[in-house]
Amino acid sequence: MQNTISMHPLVQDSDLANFKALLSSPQRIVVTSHRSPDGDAVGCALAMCAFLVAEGHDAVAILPDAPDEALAWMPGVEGIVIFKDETERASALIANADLLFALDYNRFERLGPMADPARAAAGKWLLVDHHEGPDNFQVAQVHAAACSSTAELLYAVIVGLGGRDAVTVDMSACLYTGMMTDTGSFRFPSVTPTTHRIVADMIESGLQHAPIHEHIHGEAPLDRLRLNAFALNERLEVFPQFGSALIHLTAADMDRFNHRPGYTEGLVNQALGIQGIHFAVFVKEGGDRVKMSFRSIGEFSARAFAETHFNGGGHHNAAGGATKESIEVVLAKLRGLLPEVAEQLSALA
Ligand SMILES: [Mn+2]
Repeated sequence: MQNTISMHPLVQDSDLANFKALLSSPQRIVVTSHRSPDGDAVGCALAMCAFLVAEGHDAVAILPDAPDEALAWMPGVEGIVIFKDETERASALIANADLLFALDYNRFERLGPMADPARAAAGKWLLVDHHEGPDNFQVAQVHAAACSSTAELLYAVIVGLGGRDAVTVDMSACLYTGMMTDTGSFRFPSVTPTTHRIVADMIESGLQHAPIHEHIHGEAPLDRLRLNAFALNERLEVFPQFGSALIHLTAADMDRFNHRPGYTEGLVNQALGIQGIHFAVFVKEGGDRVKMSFRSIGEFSARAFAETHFNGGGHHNAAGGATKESIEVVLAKLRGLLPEVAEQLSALA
């Protein structure tokens, strides 16, 4: 098979050599990704685990909590150990691993309650990630904040370690899901010719991309649609004078529509898609926390906003945060900050 990706421009030879050295003999390996795992997190965990097993390692994927239903079709998903459900088993696996992979995150806090066993692990950590500012727990890494997804980096890592033939069609499906979901179906500015070359390679090698889009976007439960319609109709506030929009859902709102994990995925982008809106926030009450998603278009940094005001983090145009404050307090604070956002938006325009 013709391989158009000889080397990813964001992946260093020396970093791959470090990975190769650590993986040169069979190891006990735990592959991890972040809490509330999205397509990139699950896709990377599954593809990496499948690759490591094929290479003769004893590898298992562990996630802090279960992926949402839109990802339940992914090849190998039933083999993932969920820390929340099997805490003892997962903790033992983490404690006894020779090597551990951190995929699509770079701070242990992103693991929630799984952070403690992760911090205490005796094995060596390897990191593949595209978030800013990695912590320093890893002995080897492939890190590029400019890359549109961890799955894109991981494709290059796997090809670098095992050659193009090491990427099976199932692994391609997992990695494509990560690339597609982290790029808004390949439309964000972070998408490059390399992103598309990798996809071309995958399709040339037998990947069926259309069913993946159908799984992710074409099989929504009716309750999900109704919850989103309710949110847009009843809970969307548009502030054209501030170039901003705000959506919130209370716990009661979500109960009313039998909310399940993933139901509000992408909702904030609907607000961002309104004409003249360059900054959108989605606020959701859940469990003991209020969670926020921040999205921006262009120079205005959603990450800086999340960091400054809510101790959150993420990417330049897509960030998040959580707080123990009440949803009323959070909404009042947000509404109060919008004039400041408007000033920054116009200064950057
Ligand atoms: Mn990602």
